[in-house]
Parts: sequence; C-alpha cells; structure tokens
Amino acid sequence: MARTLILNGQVVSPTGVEAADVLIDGETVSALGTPGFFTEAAPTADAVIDASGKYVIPGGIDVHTHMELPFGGTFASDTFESGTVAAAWGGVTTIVDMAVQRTGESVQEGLADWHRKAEGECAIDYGFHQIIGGVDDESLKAMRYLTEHEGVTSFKLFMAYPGVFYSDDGQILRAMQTASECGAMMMMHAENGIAIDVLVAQSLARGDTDPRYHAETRPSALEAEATHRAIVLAKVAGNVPLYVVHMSAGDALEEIAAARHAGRNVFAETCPQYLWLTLEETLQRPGFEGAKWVCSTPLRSPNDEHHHQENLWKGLRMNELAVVSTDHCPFCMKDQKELGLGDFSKIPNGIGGVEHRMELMYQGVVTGELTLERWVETCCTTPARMFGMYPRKGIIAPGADADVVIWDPNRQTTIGVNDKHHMNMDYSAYEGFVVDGKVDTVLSRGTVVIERDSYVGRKGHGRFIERELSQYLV
Ligand code: DUC
Ligand code: ZN
Ligand code: ZN
Repeated sequence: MARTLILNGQVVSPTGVEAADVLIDGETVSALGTPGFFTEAAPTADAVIDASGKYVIPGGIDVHTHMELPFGGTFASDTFESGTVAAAWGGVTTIVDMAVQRTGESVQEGLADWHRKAEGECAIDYGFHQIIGGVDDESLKAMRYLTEHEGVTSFKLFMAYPGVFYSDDGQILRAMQTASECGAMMMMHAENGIAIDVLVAQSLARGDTDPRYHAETRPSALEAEATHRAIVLAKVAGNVPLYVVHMSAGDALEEIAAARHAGRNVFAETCPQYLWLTLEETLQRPGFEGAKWVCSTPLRSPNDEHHHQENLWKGLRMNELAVVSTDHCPFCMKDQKELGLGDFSKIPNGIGGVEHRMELMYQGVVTGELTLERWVETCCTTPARMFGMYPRKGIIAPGADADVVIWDPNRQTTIGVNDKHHMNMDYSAYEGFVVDGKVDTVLSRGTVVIERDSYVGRKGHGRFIERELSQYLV
C-alpha cells in the first residue's frame, strides 16, 4: 500500500487552519501530526509532497453538475470523461451529477443510463442525484428503491420547464411525501415555469427575441414565489428536507432565511456565476453574444432593489446558503447556443464552470467576503454532509478518503478558453478573469491526479459513491 506524506502545509477545515503534516496510507488519510511528527517515517514513504507556503484542503465537492444532459435539442457538451478531468484541474475530487428520467422512461432506466455514461470514464469519484421527470406511482416506488438500495438519496424536481421536466404542485407534493417517508432529500429548481412561459410568449410576440430577454422573462419575483411555494409544500409533506438549487435572487433568499429561522430543514445553494457575473456585463451584451450566459435561474443585476449579489454573499456568510455548486451545464456557442439565434427561448440553458468554482470562491476569501474556513465549508465539507458522504469525503481526518488539494495562494489563475481551460466549451463564461490562488496538486483517494500544471490521472480511476441520507439535518 503506497504511503504519501504531505509536509509543511496549513491544513484548512471548517473549524480552523493549522500547521499539520498529513500521512496517507493507500486510499485513505491515516493520521495528521504536528509539523515534523512523521519526519522519521519520511524515508519509508513512497512519496513526499512539500506543501510549504500552501494550504492543504479537502478535495472540492461539486454537488450539481450535468454531464451530457439532454436539453433543448442537444446535449451538454462535457462527457463524464472531459468533465471530470476539467473538475480535477480545478481542485474537485467528487461530483454529484443529475441523472435524468426522461419522459416515457422509467426512473431505473434513467439511472442505468447514467451509470452507463459514467462507468469507466471518470477521473474522480462521482455520485448521482435523480431527476424525476414524471411523478407517478412507479416513479414514487422507484424513489424509495433508489434511496434504500442504490445509494441515490436525493431527488430533483422542476417547477420550471413545462412540458419538459416540470412537475405541478400535486406531483411535487406526492414526491415530497415519498421522500419524507424514506428520509431522502428533495431538491428543487424553484421558478414559476407556467408564468415564465407566458412572459416568454409575450416577449417573442413583441419581437423581443435577443438573449437579454431571457432574464427579463424570468424575474426574481417568480423565483421567490416558487421558493416560497416549495417551502410550504415541504412542510405539508411532513417537513421533508428541502434543498433549493442555483439560488440567484435576494428575494428568494429571504424565503429560505425565514424558513431556516423557523427551524426548518430548508437549505439552498448558490453558484459562482450569481456571485461574480452581472446581467449588464453578460446577457445584455449586443447581438447574440449574451447567449453565452443564458442559464436558469438567470444572472441578475446587482443594482436591483433586492441587491442580489450583496445578499447572496451575506447569505453565504450566515449559512442561509449552505453550499456553493456550479450547475455545470456547458454548451458550445457553435451549433448549440446558436440553436437560439432569433429566439432566445431556444438557447440551451447552461453555463460551464466545474473547473473554476474553487478559485472563484477563493477569490471571495481574497476580497474579504468569506473566511478560509467558510470557503472549505461551503465548497467541500457541507456538500459532503448535505448529501450523505461525510466523513468519507469533505474533511482531512483519519479514515477519510485521501481526497486532498494543495492550494497555492501565491500563484494566480487566468481563466479563459485562451488560457486553455479543460472543459469542452468553445468559450468561457469567465473569459479574462484573473484570480488569486491556484491548484498545485490534487490527490483522489491517495492517487495524484494533478501535479503542478499537469494532469497525471486516468480515465476510470473515479468510482461511484453510494451515498447515505443527509447528515446535515437540524
Ligand atoms: N438550468 C440550466 O441553466 N441548465 C440546465 C438545467 C437548469 O435547470
Ligand atoms: Zn435547475
Ligand atoms: Zn442544474
């Protein structure tokens, strides 16, 4: 069994930063010691990594990705291979991807399809949430089965996209009741899709067809309303734990905060795009360029009465937002986003970002929005706890998987397609961003996959993680 020693680094956890050496035996962390404690063991270690001047953090966990998602007549452009390699470059050692039950297909077929896509392809570990595309007796039975036997313990429903992924309130209530009975987590895309479709039709009829109208037809009030409704339905369904995905709006966040203050198991995530990108600089660019940033929920203006970005950062500090994920859903401009030329409603929704979450959120540490500890908590530890992977994942501690990132705070990362990002996209949503900090080394279960600017991992190293029930409930 290979022994690796990481020496002289500052180990970061949600509770502090300490100088410690880390001993890895095979795939797991076996001990942490005060600096120098293991030095006698060094000659017997197979590898010694010097982390002087660097942070040693748990591998990043991105709990919201869409590899190969069928959407809008095309497929998200990252495969499990390309997407997990890109994730590894960005200091991510586990993704939880959204398996899809398509219309007319059983939940089990959808899940089997996702296993087929991922197995033998991934550079890092992976798990699945299950999207329920059609709530009926069969799919409810399947939710129970997946929770109890398949290590898939969270289910995503959509209040948006009528005719595609949409569930009505009755279907949502039934799925929530089932989740409540079997202890699963209910995840929600909270936007009022019925009202949005009316606004979209009116916009197109007026001739307002450019990408900028994507945001105008998805006002934050409709995100807040759906968030409120989801919270109410979760209560009626026996207080099922509810996790609202990709929160973009200050008014929606107020709904989460109120439920949490009432002691409810209500959680939310946001994504770097909502924290760093503004409507004015993206969707509102002239011509079709704004298509690069068409995603749902949409990017918002920081100048609106709800002060969205400012409040999202505050929410992250106050644990109203518990997790940062990416909602990684990449599409190329060529042949994919272009499907919506002349009609913004046909632009495939999504932004790729799995490679950049850790550095974009570290930039929040640099600018004083978050502490180092909170960076690790929202990007590594809470994702593991929220979705039943802790303490195997999300922490550097004896017995945990040796998923470790050595982070160099003294280097910078330049983001962009011109700087050779690794996602399968012909543009970057963050083109030209220069941020402090850079991934130095990444270990996945004790195996080095990124070593100073080189990918040294292999396809098929990543394993499926059977997840337990959430470990984050109040
Ligand atoms: N939002 C996106 O932007 N893409 C995929 C699905 C979703 O909900
Ligand atoms: Zn969604
Ligand atoms: Zn998503």
